[in-house]
Amino acid sequence: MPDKKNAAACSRENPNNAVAETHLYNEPYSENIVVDLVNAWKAIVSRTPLYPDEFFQYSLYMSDSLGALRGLPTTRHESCNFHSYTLPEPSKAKVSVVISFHNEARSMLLRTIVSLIRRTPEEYLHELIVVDDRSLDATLLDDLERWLGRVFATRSRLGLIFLRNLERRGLIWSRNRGAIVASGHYILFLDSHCEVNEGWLEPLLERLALNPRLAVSPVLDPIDPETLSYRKGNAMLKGGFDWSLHFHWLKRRLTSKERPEAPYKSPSFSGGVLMISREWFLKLNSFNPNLKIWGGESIELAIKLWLCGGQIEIVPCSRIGHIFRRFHAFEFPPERDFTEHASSQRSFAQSTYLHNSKIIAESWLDEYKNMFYALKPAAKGIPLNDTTIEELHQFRREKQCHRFHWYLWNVSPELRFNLEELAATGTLQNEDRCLHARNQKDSQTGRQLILTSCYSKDITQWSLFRVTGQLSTQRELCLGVGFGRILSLGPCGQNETLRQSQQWVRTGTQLMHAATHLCLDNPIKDQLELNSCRSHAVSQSFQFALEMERQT
Ligand code: UD2
Ligand code: MN
Repeated sequence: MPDKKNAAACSRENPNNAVAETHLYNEPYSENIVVDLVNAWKAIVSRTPLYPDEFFQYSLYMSDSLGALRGLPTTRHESCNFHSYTLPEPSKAKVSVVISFHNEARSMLLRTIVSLIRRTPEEYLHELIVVDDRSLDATLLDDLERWLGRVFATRSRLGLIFLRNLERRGLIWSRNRGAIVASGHYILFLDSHCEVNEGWLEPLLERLALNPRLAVSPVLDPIDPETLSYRKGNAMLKGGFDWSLHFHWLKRRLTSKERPEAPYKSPSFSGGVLMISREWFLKLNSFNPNLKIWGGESIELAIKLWLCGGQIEIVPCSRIGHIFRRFHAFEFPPERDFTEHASSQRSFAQSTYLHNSKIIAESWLDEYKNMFYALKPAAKGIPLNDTTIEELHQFRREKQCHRFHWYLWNVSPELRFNLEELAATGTLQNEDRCLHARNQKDSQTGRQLILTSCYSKDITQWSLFRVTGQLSTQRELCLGVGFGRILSLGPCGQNETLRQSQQWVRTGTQLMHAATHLCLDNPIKDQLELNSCRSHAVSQSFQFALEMERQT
């Protein structure tokens, strides 16, 4: 996503030194330290190598302009400021912060670190462990080491550990490496483009001190990648995932007594920014080390926690800003296994994600893994090491973890409802082609429907709902019949009229439109039509990847 407005982003001059300086004056530091900070900031940022605008997937120009620290709006509920937090003794609650980064802008990483050091009570912040996952900017870590050591020399209690991977190992491996060397009681995992807000630690620490098997997340406040403006994150959402093991936000329903700002249970983390007791994290075998590079590790940890005696809470009084980028800012390194087995249409990013999801499905989902394979058939072809899975099952037995079924009933009823609601799901195949809803913003919705190779990238996964008879894509677009008996794809209707136009009846392998009694048909190659139903017509036979037994 090249950012044309900020064409100056390639200039290595700090574009607005004046701004950088003013942002530091509010800090209760002696004048010498402020001067040191400003000078060091300028020096370190001016050594940023030249990269094209899209390299970071956020505006480098804006990041360089903002300085080492800026004031942030208070985004948490007012009452959080007045609550008196019951905190453990600092000597029993030392916090290690682990940040792994790959190709982060210097100014961004610095702001992450400075916000953390400045907004964390000194007596609790035990150490900062920064892992450079083989970034192209090879001198960044050394500069950082020199700079932090000098500017924060007065913080004698703060341990600073800098680790560099000799080869790119990915976020998951790097975070685990950080956790192994950490010596605090708690670990906070943080992305390298964050800004912690005032008072972020106390609400998390209070909860962790009550329950050593808990893991907590703050509410993440979104920072806009183009303007870097800091907005208020939504505290009415829980973290969850669907059957293809993709993360999803779930709406939180408050009971009559519940306050929105109180900590709440969540089936999964709201992301990878989380805090947990180091001992408990290591007992859980850390992030699954067989997961590669990026993706899935927080879902895996969430399932592992819940099934093996832990819990997850989101704590709205704790706020941390994070830049949510639309696209990956980094390449996924080629994997030999994937080159040999991957379809030519799949990128290494997709293969890595499929690989990681398959490990989760095979390790934790028990019989429900069939749901995953129905939605992600390409995962079947991804090779896995059998011992990897066997080790995990051994771990489950040793720790007497619950089966996945327990999670559906006790932690994520949303996932269970999703299963119970479905009559069939997955790709929808007619002969050797699959029905695909092509993403075409400017066309009429009806034209988005095509029949294409079932192995196409991102082929549509359909869900046929038992009660409503609606046939929906994962983006909640439903197949309906409009005026003139034209097939169309539109938002799934909540009202009765729309619902009727979107209702289908499964008869054998046919899909009959309930109101018109016409059937889905593919009479001319790859053209979806609605015609009179003819039993045994091959062109009207549509198979889902997974058909649940009908109970109605
Ligand atoms: C989310 C999580 C992230 C992690 C990821 C899935 C939040 C705020 N972020 O993605 O924590 O759980 O999902 O794995 O919820 N990095 C490396 N080596 C790599 C790739 C990335 O060190 O090979 C670093 C990267 O510089 C960043 C962190 O890992 O600091 C997370 O990567 P991201 O920001 O691209 O991931 P994000 O926020 O989309
Ligand atoms: Mn991130």
